[in-house]
Amino acid sequence: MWNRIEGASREEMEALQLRRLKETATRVYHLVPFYKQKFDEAGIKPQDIRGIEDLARLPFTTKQDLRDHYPFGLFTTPMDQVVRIHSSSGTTGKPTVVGYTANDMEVWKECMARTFRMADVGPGDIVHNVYGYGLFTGGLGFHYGAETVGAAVVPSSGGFTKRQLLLMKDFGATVIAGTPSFVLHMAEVAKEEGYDFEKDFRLRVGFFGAEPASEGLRKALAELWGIMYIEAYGLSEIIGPGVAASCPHGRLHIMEDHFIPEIIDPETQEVLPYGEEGELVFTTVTKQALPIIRYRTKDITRLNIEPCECGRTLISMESVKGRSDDMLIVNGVNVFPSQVEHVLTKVEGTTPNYVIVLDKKGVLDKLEVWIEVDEQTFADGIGKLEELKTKLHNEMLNELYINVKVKLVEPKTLERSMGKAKRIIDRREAEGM
Ligand code: DLL
Repeated sequence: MWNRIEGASREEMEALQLRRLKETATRVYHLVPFYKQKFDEAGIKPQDIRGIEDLARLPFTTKQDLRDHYPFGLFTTPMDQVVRIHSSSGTTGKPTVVGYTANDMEVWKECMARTFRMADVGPGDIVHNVYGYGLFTGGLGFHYGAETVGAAVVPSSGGFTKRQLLLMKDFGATVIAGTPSFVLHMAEVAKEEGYDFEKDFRLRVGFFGAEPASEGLRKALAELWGIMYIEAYGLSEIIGPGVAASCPHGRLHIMEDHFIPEIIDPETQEVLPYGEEGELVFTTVTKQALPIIRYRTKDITRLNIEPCECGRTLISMESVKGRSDDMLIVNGVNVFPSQVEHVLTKVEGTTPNYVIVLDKKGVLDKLEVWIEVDEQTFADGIGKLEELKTKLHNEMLNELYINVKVKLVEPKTLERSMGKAKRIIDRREAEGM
C-alpha cells in the first residue's frame, strides 16, 4: 500500500469523504455560476449536506456540460494557478478540456503511485510507457506516477513498434504500461521479428487500461509476455488514469478518498444499491482546478464493498464491459464489443483482432464480425476455415443470442491502433438516410 487510507475503516473513510464533499460543494457553488444554478434548481445548498447520503441530492454533470463551458468555464481557480491542461478529442463536437493545479498534480501522482504499488513497482524497475504522450492523460499520468514511486520511466509513447521492442530488450524493461490492444500488437510484432519472449525480455508486470479488455485478452497478454496483468481505470474528466487500479487479488479498487463513486440507473437516475449493475458516477472531492459533481461516466459496472484479501478497504468496481454509448442494440438485443471479444478468445484458431460491422437490411440489423485467424489456421486451408466459421457462429449465438455473420480474414490485415482500438463500424444510419 502507498497510503494508510487505502486500508481505513468505513467510518473513517466516510467521515473523510463527507468533510471533503462539503468543501467541494461549497467551492463549486460559490465559484461556478453553472453549479450555483444547478444546485438552486435542485433546491439544495452546500450547508444542507449533513451526511454522505446527501450526495444523492446533488445535480449531475455530463460531458455536454463540459463542452458547453468550453474551454475553462467550469474551472474554479484563476488560470495563474493552473499548471497543466489536458483534453480529450472525442468524435463529435468540441473537445473536453481539463485542468490541474499544482495540488491536483500531487493528487494525481499519489493515485498513480498507488496504482504502481499494486505490483510493488519502485526503485530499480524500468517502466516502458507506451501510452500516448500529449493531450491524452495516459502517457503523462503513468509517467509522473512511475517517477513518484522511484522507478525509471522510458517515455516511449505509441507507434514505432520495432524500435519499442529493441529498447525494451536493451534497457531491460521490467514493467510495461499501455492499452491492451497496442501491447497485443507489440507481441505479434515481437513474434514476427523472432524475439524469444523468455530470453529477450525481463518484463514482470503490465498496467493495462483506457479501453475494455475481455477475460480472454487479459489471459493472452499475461501468458504471451509472461507478466502479471494489472488493470488501470480512469477518465480525463475525473483526473485521468489513477481513478481505480486492480490489486493482486484482481479487485479494481477505487481511490474513493478522492473520487466518490455511485451507481445509478441510467434511465431513472436513481442511485442503485451495491452489487447492482448501472452507470458509474463520480464526484471528485479533492480536485481544485476542475472539481466535478456527480459526473456521469456512461461506463456500465457494479460496485463491491466487501473487504478484500489484499488489505485494502477501498470499494471496488467490476471491470467495465463497455460504455453505454458503445453498447450496440442489434434487433433489440444489447451487445457489448467485449462480449464478442470474449467468444473469440475462447475459440482456438482466432486472434483477438476483430472489427464489428453493422448494416441494415430492410428493417433488420445485420451484424458481421471480421476476425483475423492465426497463422496456423490460415495455413491449414479452406476446410479448417469453414469449420472455424461455423463454430464461431454457434458460439456467438449461444452467448450473445444473436445471429452473427462471421467473416474470417488473413492474419495481420485489420488495422492496428496505436492507442485505443476502434472496434465498431456502424453503417446503419448512413444507409437509412
Ligand atoms: O482513458 C484514462 C486512462 C489512461 C485510463 C490510461 C487508464 C489507462 P479518457 O481518454 O478520458 O481517459 O477515456 C475514459 O475510457 O470512461 C472508459 O470508457 C474507458 N476506460 C478507461 N479505462 C478503462 C478500463 C482514459 N480499464 C474512458 N476498462 C472511460 C474499460 C476503460 N474501459
